[in-house]
Amino acid sequence: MPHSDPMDSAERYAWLQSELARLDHAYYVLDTPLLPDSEYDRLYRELIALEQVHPDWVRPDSLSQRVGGAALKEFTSVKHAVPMLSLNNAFDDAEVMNFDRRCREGLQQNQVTYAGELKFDGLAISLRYENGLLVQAATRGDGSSGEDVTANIKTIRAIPLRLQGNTIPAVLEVRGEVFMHLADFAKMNQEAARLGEKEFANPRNAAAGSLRQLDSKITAKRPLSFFAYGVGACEPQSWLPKSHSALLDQYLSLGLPVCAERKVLSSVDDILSFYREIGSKRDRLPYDIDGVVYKVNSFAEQAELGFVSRAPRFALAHKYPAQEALTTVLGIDVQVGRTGAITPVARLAPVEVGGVTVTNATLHNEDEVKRKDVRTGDTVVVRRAGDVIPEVVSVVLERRPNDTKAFEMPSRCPVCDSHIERVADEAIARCSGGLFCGAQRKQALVHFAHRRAMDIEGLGEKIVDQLVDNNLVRTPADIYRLGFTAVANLERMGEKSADNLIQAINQSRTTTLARFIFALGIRHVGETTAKDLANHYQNMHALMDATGEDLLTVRDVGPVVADSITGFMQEPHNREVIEQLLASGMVLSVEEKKVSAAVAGKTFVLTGTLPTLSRDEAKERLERAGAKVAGSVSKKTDYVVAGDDAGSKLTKAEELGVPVIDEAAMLGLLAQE
Ligand code: D41
Repeated sequence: MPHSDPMDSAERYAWLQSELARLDHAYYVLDTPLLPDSEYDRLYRELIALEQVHPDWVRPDSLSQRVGGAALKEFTSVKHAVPMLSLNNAFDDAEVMNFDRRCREGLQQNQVTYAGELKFDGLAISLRYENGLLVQAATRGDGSSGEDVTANIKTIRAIPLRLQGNTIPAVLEVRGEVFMHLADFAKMNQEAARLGEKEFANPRNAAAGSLRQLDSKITAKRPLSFFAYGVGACEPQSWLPKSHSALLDQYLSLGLPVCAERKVLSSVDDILSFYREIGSKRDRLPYDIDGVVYKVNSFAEQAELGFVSRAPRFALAHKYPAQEALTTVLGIDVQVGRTGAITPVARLAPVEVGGVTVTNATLHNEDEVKRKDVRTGDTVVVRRAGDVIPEVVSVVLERRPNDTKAFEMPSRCPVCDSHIERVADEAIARCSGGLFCGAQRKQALVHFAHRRAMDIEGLGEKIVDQLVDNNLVRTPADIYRLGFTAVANLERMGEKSADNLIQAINQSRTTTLARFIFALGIRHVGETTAKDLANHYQNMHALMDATGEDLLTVRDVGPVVADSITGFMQEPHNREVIEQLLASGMVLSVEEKKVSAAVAGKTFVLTGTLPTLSRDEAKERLERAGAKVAGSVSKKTDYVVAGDDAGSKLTKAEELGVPVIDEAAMLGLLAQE
């Protein structure tokens, strides 16, 4: 509808404000987006356009205020109407039990009810709402006064600029934590890395750094979030419910974000199970927490307990072991994975992280080491989250000794001395040793024996492990030298299974060239490429000696695949293994009956002259794929393949409604698996 009439557009403007606020609430507080981003953006742009025409309409809670304003010279200081207290910490169960005992004794009750919630690792702030409107936001500072960060806070979409609902108090100070979701943090750091900007060491620093920006336009670009967990001033006091858990429920109805991971707990046992329950899912939470918090649930009881110095007697933070620690790098090694992937690993002076002694930490890949510029001798931040491999997060540059050298990737595999290769566009460097490399041997053997490769039934991971560990098999060629006794002596291997395995090995000698090529486990050579290579080269030696240039003429082989094949074939060990295999009595056929699901069992009729295939070739291909080729068209015909000068068969097909396709379509059907 057109909005030229002033009444009309004023109404439209009001609607846009409330609609966008509703969408923000759904997205950022309830986690349930209602509209696609593009639709949201359209409404938002409409709002901005109206504000440009009517600047006098812009209010402090207009959503356009979320983009930030003029940069400040410095933050002004704000005195908190009600001080922001700090939390006492507990690090073990005994301290928690003492807390519960003190609460029970202080209240002269046998039992106290607590509210359990998460302890977010961010920045504590206080939001002041007057008659529902967000008027001021301040950091905790020293607890009595903090910094005015109102402009920055307004850019956080999870924080409502105006409270919702019918019972809004005249004054409400909402306390809570500003933090960053792990996914947002990772994305932000990736973008910073891409632009060559400074990256933040962790989400907490990122949140703090973003909130302390004097330029709120920068804060607006940072993906900050917020959870409410406390209250400061409130007028009238009668607005407050009777308990902490009820307060958080009431916050939700005002449109404030409250974390759903909370529970009312009625004993110290409950408390400790809450701690463990959250602890077990800590690593799966989408944000960092450093503990849980227990609060006496009843506000009357809280008041009765009061506080000592600046910490309430009614609340306790129960911390989890830190996930980060500082240590020094003793050296940087590279490890070879089961797929040949080369991973740089920092050897560390032993340090306890999250209750476990860490001596090694992954550096992921060459680019990561270069980006973080980790060097032997450096002091580094190490992080260990749950079962995840410890990693080096960052270097403390201030502590770098004078004579350090930048890391260089070795050129040869530490296990088998084959060349280490890095394909363009890939972050991972790999050992080219393939079948020969000890680190890759088991994986290579399991792949070799796989049902879709050499199809050696009974030669799975467990048997391969034993064969390799007992030095019976090093390369696939060794499989064909295995004797009955050696196999029968393996653990959990009866005579019958040993016999079956030996038979399966013998049978696998007769196979197709394509399977043989696939079984070699050349990187980027999957089943289809293996078939194409087999069809193209027809024998193994032709493929072994193919040049990169020649390989590029094979269907679907591009530079990456060609490089991978020539790299593999250039390693003398690989050639040796192939020669031994060929000498062990392999019978490799070139053509494999490839049953195509789209064609098998179907009846085809050929008519006219096809552009590339002769009638016989077409017939042979169809039959090899499991189709019947008939001489005349009937109701039972599934397809008529028509070329130039097709005659009566084409007319007949059209009469009967039989699908008529051309050669290209037929080849398409044949190509389907
Ligand atoms: O998640 C937190 N970091 C958190 C901090 C929390 N869940 N609850 C808290 N409760 C309080 C009281 C009980 C004093 C209202 C707190 C904090 N305080 C707090 N954060 C920083 C200083 C104090």
